[in-house]
Amino acid sequence: MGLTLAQKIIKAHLVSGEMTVGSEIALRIDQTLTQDATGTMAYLEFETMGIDRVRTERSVAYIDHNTLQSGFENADDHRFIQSIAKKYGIYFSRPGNGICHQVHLERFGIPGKTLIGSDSHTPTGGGIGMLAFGAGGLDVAVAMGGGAYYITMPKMIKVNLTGRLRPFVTAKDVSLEILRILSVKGGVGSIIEWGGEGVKTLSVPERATITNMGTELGATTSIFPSDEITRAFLKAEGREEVYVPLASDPDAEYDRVIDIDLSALKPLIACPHMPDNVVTVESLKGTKVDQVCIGSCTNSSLLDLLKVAALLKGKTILPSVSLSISPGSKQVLAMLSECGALTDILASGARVLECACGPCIGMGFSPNSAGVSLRTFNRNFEGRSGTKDAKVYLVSPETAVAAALTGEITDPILLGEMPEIKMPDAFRIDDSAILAPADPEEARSLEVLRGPNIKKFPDSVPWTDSVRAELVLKVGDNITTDHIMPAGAKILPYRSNIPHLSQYCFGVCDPTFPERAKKAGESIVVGGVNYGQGSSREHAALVPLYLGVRAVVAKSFARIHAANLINAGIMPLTFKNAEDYDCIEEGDMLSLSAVYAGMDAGEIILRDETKGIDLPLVCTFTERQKAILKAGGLLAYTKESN
Ligand code: MIC
Ligand code: SF4
Repeated sequence: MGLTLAQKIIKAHLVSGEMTVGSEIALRIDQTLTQDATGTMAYLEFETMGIDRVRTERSVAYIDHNTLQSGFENADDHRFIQSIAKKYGIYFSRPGNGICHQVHLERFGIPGKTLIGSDSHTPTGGGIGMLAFGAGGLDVAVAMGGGAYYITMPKMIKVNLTGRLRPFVTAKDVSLEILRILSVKGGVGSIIEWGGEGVKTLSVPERATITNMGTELGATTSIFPSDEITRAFLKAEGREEVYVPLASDPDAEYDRVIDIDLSALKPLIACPHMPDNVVTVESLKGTKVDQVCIGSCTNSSLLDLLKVAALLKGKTILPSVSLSISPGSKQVLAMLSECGALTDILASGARVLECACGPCIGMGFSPNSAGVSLRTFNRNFEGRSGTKDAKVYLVSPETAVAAALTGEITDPILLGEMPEIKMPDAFRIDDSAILAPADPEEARSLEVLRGPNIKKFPDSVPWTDSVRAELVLKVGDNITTDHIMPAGAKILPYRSNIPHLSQYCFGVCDPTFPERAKKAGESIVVGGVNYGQGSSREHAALVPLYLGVRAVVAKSFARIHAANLINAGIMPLTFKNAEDYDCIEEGDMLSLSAVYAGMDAGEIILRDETKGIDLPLVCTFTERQKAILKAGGLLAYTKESN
């Protein structure tokens, strides 16, 4: 039997484990990336490992999230990352150079290589045939130190594309269509491979839009083959030499095949507050729009913004709408400027923002009260925009422009003729904002610059054989890490300050949680299905650890968050019978006993002392994960094993 493309790359990087679905495998990691919001913590963790230089083929530190500097915090953290990058052999992409995933695709990605990044949208690299995973900062730190990355061997889902997209129907609509089919948990435990004749009609930026949003499916990663279109992209980036053709074997077997006819798709829109809440744009026609935002790692490529500029050319946006455009990278912005497209954008009345994440993570441009915001981003979770009662919809750049010009949700097909946009044969290469690290000799004498915003980690709490803890919070299905540890302009600058962050933990669900958790001393959180979906931020585990959370009991977990919980020493446990979720309540006193034997048996009994009932919980930890939990987290475990 032949192999799928992902299986081939896994095989070539397998350090240990069997490639059978569901078993733990360890992979050699060729490249890593960090961004600043997760990077400060990742580098602090890397430092504690005592390694003098990264052991990857390429590691890059990007500054793209925390670019608002309304106090010393972000500026200090940037200096910290810049100095540590220089010392330890990491390339440093300066603030303003662009969003990590866009810049990595342009300047560093290589087909067939493995990449992990401390950001959940790292699978964007799958657009050029990389096997790229989002991971917690600690996993990235370990990989920088030459350690393997552990995942559960995923199932393989193939999406078979036929036909060709019609004008005004885009790669974003393909992403929304697959979310409509599979939902935000439909990709959990799977790699999505995109194939079929239709693949040849999609450019690299379009492929990257699709692999980027595979994250919203909960997929382990997503990948496209590497073909002549990939070669042309890499050539235009002046990097043709890294091209290798890659495809799955013709007789590769998949666990599931989904067919999508590109020619039959319509413009789609995800409604508040989940990316899988998808309907046709047409069906919402006439809905008044207050704000439109174009950008983010999903839709800020040159191709996207040339289309936006062409559609805006000679027109002005309505006074009732505010439009922001954030180019994905300096390369994109410079090329828009050179060809005059930037002038068309500015003349339309749009506000051009920095090449950064910006409004996507609530760093500015929050909507007005109860405002309707159409965004080309990948997430529309409640409160993420910075305005709690805003209604955020996810759309393609074309649908975004149609709304900015008409003031309401409008099918972009009504905009008339789609101007023809050609990808350039050569991109404008200017790597002056990417700083190379010092050579090993010079590096030794370099100092790492630290500001007062950097506080120490929460203390690790090794797992003993029994725990007695209060059920302090019970939440529902699809709780995101934005619920657990919100981001946004007010909080994001404190990503290296766990005590400060802790005041906001679960703020979207229950602002009294931090106080109650502290009062309880040790506590347990209960969740529904797909607990912890979304961002890779390990803060959604470190902050609960700081507040005394010992275990999370849920109906099911999202992959990266479950790994982050274990890395923090918090036990993720699953109800054996999902209906048991209904039997326990906030305020109940719970206990877990004979934990060690339970971990070995794969089942731990949860006693609800208040209700006097016993509920079986499933725990399928590997030997390594058990050892991590017993040690009190991955850092403590790594120290113990060195
Ligand atoms: C996001 O899109 O939610 C983020 C902000 O990029 C996160 C990382 C973080 O929380 O810093 C992600 O996707 O992992
Ligand atoms: Fe940045 Fe938004 Fe992409 Fe996250 S999803 S990396 S915040 S642009």
